Amino acid sequence: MSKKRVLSGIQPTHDSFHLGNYLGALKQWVALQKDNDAFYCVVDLHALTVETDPKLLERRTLLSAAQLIAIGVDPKQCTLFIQSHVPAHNQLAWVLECLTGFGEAGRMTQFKDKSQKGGNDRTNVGLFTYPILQAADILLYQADFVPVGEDQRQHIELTRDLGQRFNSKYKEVFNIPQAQIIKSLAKINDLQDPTAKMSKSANSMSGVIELLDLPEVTIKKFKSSVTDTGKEVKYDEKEKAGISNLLTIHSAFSGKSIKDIESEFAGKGYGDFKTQVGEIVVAALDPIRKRTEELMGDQSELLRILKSGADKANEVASKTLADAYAALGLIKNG
Ligand code: ATP
Ligand code: LTN
Repeated sequence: MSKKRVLSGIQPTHDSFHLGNYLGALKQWVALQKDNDAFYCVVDLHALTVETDPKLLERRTLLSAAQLIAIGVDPKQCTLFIQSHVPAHNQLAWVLECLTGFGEAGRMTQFKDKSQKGGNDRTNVGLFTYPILQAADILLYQADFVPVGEDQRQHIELTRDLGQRFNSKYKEVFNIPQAQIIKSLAKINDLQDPTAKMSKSANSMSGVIELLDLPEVTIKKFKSSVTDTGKEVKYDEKEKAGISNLLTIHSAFSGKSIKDIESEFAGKGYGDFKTQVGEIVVAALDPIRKRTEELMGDQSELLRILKSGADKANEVASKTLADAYAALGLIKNG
């Protein structure tokens, strides 16, 4: 049986990924590359919807690619590339924009949220067309599955609608993908506000564990994590949101069941528990940070890896684009 095509992307909007991204999404990317034909991209064009200093965007794009490799996304097993290295993404996006209703794009909840927050003057048209560029990212590769978080479900629905619309209006060019909503291996919450999800856009980073934090910073964040006033290390999302979050993190890294961890800490205080979770996380993240630093220290090697990914991606994408252009009646040059 031929392998299924998987595609996903992540925005380079921050220096470091955090534990939520890692456990909630990126570990899944690593797992999926084994049995599937996976394409993963750092979506730098999407990041332009947020105004960023050019030097910063450059660094964050490379850092994102380096971190993906450091966590185990293996350029030998999958195709890892930078979105802007494949011009077909923008070219197909235009075609899809001409198939999208104005109202349809306006109904995207992420657009509504983000534009409401920014206000009319600060909302750019890119934010409006963002999901259409995402649809192009996906349809170009004839993806079967798109592993994403729950928040992206609506964008994948739009992608399916646009693909189907094109196919029935012109010609069967696109495979219609399915969302593979990642039932988070774990939903990770903020260590300072354990009822809110860990997020890059949190007001303070003191409850956000970043993959590139130095060990002492990670330990400190765990030691000062917010817990209840009780004493028992027990999973109870309602009454003990902080301890439950730490148990989830411990279990994700140690591989032990929550029950086993609870018994291990029976009769011991929160202090010991917090320290141990911190140490387990540091042991897992330290090699990731070091590998990222190594890759960042040899940028020509990193760029070479990304070029070889982009070459493969361009091959697939340009073929789909040519088929779409032909179906539309756009005349071939030569
Ligand atoms: P923001 O909150 O600023 O929108 P984010 O921190 O949620 O950003 P995204 O770039 O939206 O990060 O997420 C990338 C991937 O990581 C998505 O698939 C998302 O579902 C997953 N993810 C993000 N935060 C968490 C979390 N706390 N727990 C589990 N998965 C998460
Ligand atoms: N919008 C997504 C990032 C993204 C993506 C994609 C995900 C851009 N293009 C294609 C999957 C497939 C996000 O914010 N998580």
